[in-house]
Amino acid sequence: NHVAVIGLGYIGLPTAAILASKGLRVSGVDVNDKTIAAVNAGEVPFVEPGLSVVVKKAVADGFLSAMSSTPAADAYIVAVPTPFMADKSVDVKYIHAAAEGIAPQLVGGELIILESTSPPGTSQRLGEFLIELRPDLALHAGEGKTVIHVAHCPERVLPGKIMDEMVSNDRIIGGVSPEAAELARDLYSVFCEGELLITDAATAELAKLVENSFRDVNIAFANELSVISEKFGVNVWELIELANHHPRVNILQPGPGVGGHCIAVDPWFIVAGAPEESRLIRTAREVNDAKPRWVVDKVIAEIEALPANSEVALLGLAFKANIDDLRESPAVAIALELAERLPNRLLNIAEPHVDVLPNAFDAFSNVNLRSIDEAIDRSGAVAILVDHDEVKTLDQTVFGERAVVDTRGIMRVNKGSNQASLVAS
Ligand code: SAJ
Repeated sequence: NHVAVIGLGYIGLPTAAILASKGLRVSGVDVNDKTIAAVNAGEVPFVEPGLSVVVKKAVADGFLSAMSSTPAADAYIVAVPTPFMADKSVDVKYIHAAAEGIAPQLVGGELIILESTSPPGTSQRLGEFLIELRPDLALHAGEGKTVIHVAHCPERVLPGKIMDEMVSNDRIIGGVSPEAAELARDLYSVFCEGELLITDAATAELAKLVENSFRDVNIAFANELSVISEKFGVNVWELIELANHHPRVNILQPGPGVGGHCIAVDPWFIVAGAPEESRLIRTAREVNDAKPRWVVDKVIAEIEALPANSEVALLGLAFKANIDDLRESPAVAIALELAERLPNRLLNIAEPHVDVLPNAFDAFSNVNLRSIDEAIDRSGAVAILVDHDEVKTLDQTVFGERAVVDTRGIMRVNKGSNQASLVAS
């Protein structure tokens, strides 16, 4: 029972580690030498609570090792990125590269699971691509050839809670053939305590996209409310809290925009495949994508009311609280746009989870990475972009008389005051 996990990122590494912790022999495959070296040293190259102890033990016990080329295995789990291209359709180049690694190893009977989020039809095409590379094999019985089994099993874990959710979440398992789904169910039952729900591959693929689109649409509603509330001089956080007392209303939280590599990406795969029909999903994306610009304009309005030498503090760069992941982060977009639009102001960026600013900031001489206290201390205006625990637990008297643009609703303010011009009390 040897499993090869292709791609040791935010999903592949936890999956590999949990399988190994259950006593399966797991080979982790990655193109990044640093990742391979880190894993083989029992280390985790990113922040995810609870992951490093499992990796350390799995490597020390000899069940998990990392390598650069794909070994022969009984099952392959493909967990590589599926970014979108300029036209918002999926880029399958990493899936193809994974398939090229797997194909020469196949002898027939293996299970190949695609975990990467993908538009409907992608797992079928992965299977067809493998068969193109290995015409001696087939995806279905009855062709007089040895069969391989391809399934789609989308991951649904929440970054920050991956180690819990990987075990406890229900999982959708979609087979390119019914046998593939059965085999995949057997593999996931090794560690998954949630329900294992069997369907076909295209339904599983669309289900994953729909889950993230559901969240995107609901966050867009909250973000739209924050803009509407400002027009009416209403505090959106109080508004939502009150509305949510209705037994059938459950509005999510507005923020500086929607980030991460899933919710800000996956809905586009639906829109790309059904552009005429996906009007609501597309609009939600546009509403959420427009939010960072709205925040930038608000910060600029605040700072323009202050003396010319006043500096600006930006608290948080990650795409959400308590993680170090800056991918598609609205906070990064806001910081970069402010750096560009306020060339004569110093921007003091505090992000407790990173040691250096991303390369995109190299172009600007008016940005500095500082501690939270120092950033606030130096600045006349503060924008709260991420609700990290370090920010939430601040003694809010530190804000003094500073103008605060609170995009996460963490300021304790008098009821009824307008979030647009929050001034710490
Ligand atoms: N956000 C808000 N308001 C909210 C909730 C979230 O502005 O009320 C923002 C966050 O700050 C962040 C973005 O949305 O910028 C996304 O954060 P998230 O916590 O909603 O989701 P992700 O991207 O970390 O993980 C999502 C999850 N999907 C769903 O909850 C439907 C997770 O279960 C998926 O596995 C993951 O996408 C994925 O990999 O697809």
